Amino acid sequence: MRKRDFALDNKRIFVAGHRGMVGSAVVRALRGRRCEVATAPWPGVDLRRQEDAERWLKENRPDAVILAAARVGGILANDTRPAEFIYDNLAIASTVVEAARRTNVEKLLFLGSSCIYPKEAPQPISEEGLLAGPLEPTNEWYAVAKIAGIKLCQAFRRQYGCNFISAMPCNLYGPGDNFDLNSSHVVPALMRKMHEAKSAQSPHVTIWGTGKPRREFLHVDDLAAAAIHLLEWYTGEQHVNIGTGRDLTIAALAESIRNVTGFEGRLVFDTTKPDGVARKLLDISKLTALGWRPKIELSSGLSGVYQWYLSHADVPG
Ligand code: GFB
Repeated sequence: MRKRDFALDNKRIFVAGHRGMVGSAVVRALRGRRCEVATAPWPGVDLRRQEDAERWLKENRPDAVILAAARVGGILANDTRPAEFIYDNLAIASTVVEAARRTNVEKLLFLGSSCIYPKEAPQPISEEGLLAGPLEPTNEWYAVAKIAGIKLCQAFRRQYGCNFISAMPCNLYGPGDNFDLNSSHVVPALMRKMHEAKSAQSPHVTIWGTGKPRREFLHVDDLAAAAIHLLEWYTGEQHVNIGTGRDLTIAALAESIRNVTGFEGRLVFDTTKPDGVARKLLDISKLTALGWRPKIELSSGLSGVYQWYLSHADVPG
C-alpha cells in the first residue's frame, strides 16, 4: 500500500503560471477535485520579483504550490533569446521557492524539462543521468535554470525541511499551445504550417533540421494528471521524470500531423536549421512505480489539438 503524502481535499492550491498551456491544464484538472484553486493576476503579480511573489503568497496563503510559471519556447527561441530563458526561469524558481518557505507552504511541486539531461545521456534517461555530462548547446540556458530549480527544492528540503519536490516532463503538446512560428515547439509549428499550406494549396511544407532527431511527446492533460499525482503521492529529494516512455522521429511526427491536417504536399527538410539533441527519451519507471501511467495516445491527442487550433486560432481556410 502506498502512503498518501498530501491530501488535496479542502486545500488551497496555487497554480503559478495558470495562463500557459501547462498551468491552464493543471487548473482544469484540479477543478474536478475537492480543493480550491488559486491563481495570481497578470499583470499585477510578476513572479520574477521577490516582493510580488511574497506579497501574493502572504495575502493568499496557499497550502500547496504547483510551479508551472516559466519562460518557454521551442528550439529557435531558446537558441536566440538565451538571456530571457536563463534570467526569467532562474528568477521565477528562486522567488517562488523562497516565498513558499517564508509563508509555510506545506508542499511545492516544481516543473522543469527533459532538456536538463546531458546531450549524450544513455537512453532511456533515468533521473540519475542529471549532471553527468555537457548539455545540449541550443537550450543550455533554459536547462541550467531548470537544474537550479531542482537544486533549490533539494537545498530547501535539506536546510529548512520544506516538502518541495520536482518533476521533469518530456516534450509537451496540447490545447492552449503557442502557434507562433518563431517561438513555438514543433507540434504547433507543423500543425500550423500544414494547415496553412493546405489552405493555400502550397506544394510543400518546410521542416527544420534533418527530421532525424527523436522526441517523446506527452499530452498536457496527462502531464497535469501526473503532476497532481506526484503532489499527492510523492515526497523525496530526487526529481521524477514524466513522459510516455516512447519516442518517434520528427519525420514520423510530421507524417502523423499530415494525417491529422490532411496536407498532401511534400515535406522539405531545411538542414540550415538546428536539430538540437539527437534523442531524449525518458526512463519513466520511477513514475510508473508510483502508480501513474499516461492515457492519451499521440494520434488522438494530435487530432484534439488540431480541433482546438481550428476553433481558437485565427486560421485561414
Ligand atoms: O519542439 P522543439 O522546438 O523542441 O523542436 P526541442 C523539436 C525538433 O523539431 C527539433 C524540429 O529537432 C527541431 O529542429 N522542428 C522541425 C521544428 N520543424 C520545426 C518547426 O517548425 N518548429 C520547431 N520549433 N521545431 C526545446 C528546448 O527543444 O524543447 C527547450 O529548446 C525545452 O529547452 C523544450 O526543453 C521542451 O525538443 O528541440
